[in-house]
Amino acid sequence: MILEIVKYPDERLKVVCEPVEEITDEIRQLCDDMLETMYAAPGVGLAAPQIGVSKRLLVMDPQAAEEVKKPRVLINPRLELLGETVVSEQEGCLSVPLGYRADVPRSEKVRLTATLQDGTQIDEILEGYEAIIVQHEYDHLDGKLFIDHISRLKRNLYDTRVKKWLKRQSDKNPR
Ligand code: GNR
Ligand code: NI
Repeated sequence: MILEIVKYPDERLKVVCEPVEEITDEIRQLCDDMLETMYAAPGVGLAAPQIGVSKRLLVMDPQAAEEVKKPRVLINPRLELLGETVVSEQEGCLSVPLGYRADVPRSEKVRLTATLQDGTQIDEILEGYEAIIVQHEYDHLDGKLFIDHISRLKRNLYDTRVKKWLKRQSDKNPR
């Protein structure tokens, strides 16, 4: 089932999520629905708060746009930031309206530990695009968005655009 994606400035995107205590059938279904929602969007990652669930759960696939997919479901992930700081060029987010994009500083490498859908534990080093995506998704679990990493000036300009857009929406659909 494709789920609705929560958009900034929704307060649900600012919540620090709670760990998943037990991998129930409900959690497994949620993971499947998140993957389906991510591919449909289309996007290369999706975190639970983006569908209104405040749990430490994310899905990602750096090959989402390719023929051979590489879906990952990560439960209670932990990141250790490694390597140099690099610029993630023109990062975007399914929860950040108006197709806004900006350059974001990220670590080039991370050590990822997490539980998979089947309960197994992983501990691996990610680099390149995968490292960028997992940092972006992990931020969502702590109530952060990529726009929290840009300059005050850029952020203020963006917030002004969003406010105008929201006002235009509400003028069109008065209730
Ligand atoms: O689809 C997405 N593309 C993307 C591009 C660069 C860096 C991060 C991302 S993640 C984003 C999907 C999303 O919003 N996940 O939370
Ligand atoms: Ni995002």
